[in-house]
Amino acid sequence: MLSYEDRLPHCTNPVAKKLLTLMISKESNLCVNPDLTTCEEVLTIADKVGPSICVLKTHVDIINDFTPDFIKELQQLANKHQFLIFEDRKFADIGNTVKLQYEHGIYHIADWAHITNAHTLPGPGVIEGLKSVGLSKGNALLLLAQMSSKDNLFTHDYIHRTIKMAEQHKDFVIGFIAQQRLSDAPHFIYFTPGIKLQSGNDALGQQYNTPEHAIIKNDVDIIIVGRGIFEAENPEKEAEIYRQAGWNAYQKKLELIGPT
Ligand code: S5P
Repeated sequence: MLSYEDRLPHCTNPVAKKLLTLMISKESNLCVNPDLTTCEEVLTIADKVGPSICVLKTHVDIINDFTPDFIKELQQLANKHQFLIFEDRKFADIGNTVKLQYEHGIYHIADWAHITNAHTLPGPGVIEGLKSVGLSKGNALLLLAQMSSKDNLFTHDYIHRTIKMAEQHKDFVIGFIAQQRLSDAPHFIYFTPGIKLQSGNDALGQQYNTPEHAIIKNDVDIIIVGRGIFEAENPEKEAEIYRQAGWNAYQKKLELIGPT
């Protein structure tokens, strides 16, 4: 693993460059997802955790009272606190359909999400469809290469072929949702969900590892934390605890590896 600074020159996509730059300047490899169902709840958490994060991950389709103003307010918070917005849409259809879903409908995801993600199950057309809309807007894509949930169907072959597809579109695909680093390519950024300060499970198949396990043992870049932060008594304080845990783990990892 190279440091974030050493990875920067390898990235061609502007979102990847911006992300690594933010991670360095904010000393944060923390992405928070306030999976809450009203605009006010999501915006309140975003404002509280904003100083501690490099990315805010949304599920815009779970918000009951969505209006386009929500996006404007989220963008204001992203400017105020300097974080990127990642809509966790998990596109998974033929190219032409994902293109329409990304650009149109109620949410117009392509107009505001710096990052979105896709399953590769349909084949490379899913990437081509999203790229035909997102690349010229300066957006980026993550591919789901592994999941955190119990008994998932991600096989070794599926993961390998997903990495190959990413390599063929590295101007748009900036990395993966995964549980571990899967290749040495320095331009791919690894985002890992299923993170809590204590490992364990929820009642619906989610499996949690600690920030140290993800960053030191599994060599990933960004930890994604939801309930561990937004369900805490003081989400602002808790986000700082996770930011420090993630950043300290990264520093420790660099020490273990030694000078590059
Ligand atoms: O493999 C995955 C991929 C994703 S993007 N496992 C996940 O849990 N996620 C997302 O990460 C999930 O949709 C949710 O928004 C978040 C985890 O939330 P938490 O509350 O379990 O930390």
